[in-house]
Amino acid sequence: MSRTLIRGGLVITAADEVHADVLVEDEKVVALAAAGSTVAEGWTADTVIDATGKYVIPGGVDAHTHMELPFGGTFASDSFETGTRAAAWGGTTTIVDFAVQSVGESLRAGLDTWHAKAEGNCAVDYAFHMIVSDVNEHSLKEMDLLVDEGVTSFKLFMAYPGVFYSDDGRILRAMQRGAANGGLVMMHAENGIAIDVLVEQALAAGRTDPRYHGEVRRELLEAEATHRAIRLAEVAGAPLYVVHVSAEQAVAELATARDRGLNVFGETCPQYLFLSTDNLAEPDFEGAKYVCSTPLRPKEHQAALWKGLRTNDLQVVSTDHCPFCFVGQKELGRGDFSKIPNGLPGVENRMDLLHQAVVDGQISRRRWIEIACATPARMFGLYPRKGTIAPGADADIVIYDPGAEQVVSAATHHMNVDYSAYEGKRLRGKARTVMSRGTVVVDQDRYLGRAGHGRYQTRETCQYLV
Ligand code: DUC
Ligand code: ZN
Ligand code: ZN
Repeated sequence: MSRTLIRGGLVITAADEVHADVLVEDEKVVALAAAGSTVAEGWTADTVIDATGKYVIPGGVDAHTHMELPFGGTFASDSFETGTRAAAWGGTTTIVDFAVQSVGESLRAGLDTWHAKAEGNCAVDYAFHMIVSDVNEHSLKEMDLLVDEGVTSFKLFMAYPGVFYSDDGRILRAMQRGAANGGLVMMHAENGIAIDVLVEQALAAGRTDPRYHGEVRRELLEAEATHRAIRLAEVAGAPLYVVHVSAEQAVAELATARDRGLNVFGETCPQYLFLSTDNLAEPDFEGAKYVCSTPLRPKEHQAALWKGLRTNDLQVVSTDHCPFCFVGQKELGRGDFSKIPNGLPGVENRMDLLHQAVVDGQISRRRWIEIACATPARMFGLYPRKGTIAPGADADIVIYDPGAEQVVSAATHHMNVDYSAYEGKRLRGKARTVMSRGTVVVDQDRYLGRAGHGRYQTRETCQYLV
């Protein structure tokens, strides 16, 4: 048995901030002792980590990543190995990635493919949601089996006709199944049928630059789809989690639904909180770096997103990490914005960007941990194993230096992508020591982890349903 004592830090969870020592035995947290109490006096340990002046926080839980996602004729550039290593560097110790069912394939086949990609390759722990692209009698039955084996959430798309898209009838059927088996439907809420008309018209009019990606994927079409998804979930009697919310009007739809007492939840991502259509409009095709869906919005939307995070109309910040290199991948869309692979890198930056929001006064320290660690763990059935520091929890712990200064750059990041969406941004705060199930994987700018340390996590159903 190995024992590690983390001494002298400020332990921050979603519920508390307390100066305390934390005792870890093998892979688990076994005890906390408040500073000044006599409890810790008798504790012995093989390793003592001095966390004086630092925060001691749960490892981040990023509930939305796409390692190696096939998209637009190419693949997201982070493998499970490079992406989870970058996650570790940034203080994220659990990812929930999206296994993909292709049209004509079973859920099982898609899930098996994703297990094969991840197994033996991950630096930190991982779990899967399932993208359902082909709702039919067989895949509906398979949803029950997946819930039983710990894949308890299913993403459906109202966008991307011909690829991931499901029509309202299919969505309703999947939601009904979720209502019966406890699975949580996650929705990409954009009206893809209408968007495709606007894409065609824009290209025909010669509007081919990346910024038109943002213009055709109209705010109203996100709000409309969000509204429709909520109504369909209400009809099905199912809970709903709307992913990557970017438009103020979509937040309003979620707030209205929640005020009505519905089990409706919303996620946003750092790119919508910190970036805007100004980035999409950058010259010389640089805007392609910021093409993702839902798209970046005008700056004015950011205030509504921050407010939603404070009022709990939005509950989770995930990354939607889906990196494509500028050279050779984003470039596929030169002369036609619709051919730019959709997605941004960010798995390494999320904890730090959100800490900067603490520094800037947008959210409190506990809310930082809540939206980045505890709530995603509860939402997707991983709590209290993940998302908190408490006896019995996995020892996924970050010693975080709130005073450290860093400048984000592709030259120093660890994601396998040739640009940073936050290049040159100054941030206050940095993960100094990162522990995954009791093993130190990052320490003071040294990577000590290994591919294969990360373990697959089965999940319970959503822990928020009322
Ligand atoms: N949005 C993205 O930006 N990339 C991948 C899939 C998605 O929905
Ligand atoms: Zn999506
Ligand atoms: Zn996504």
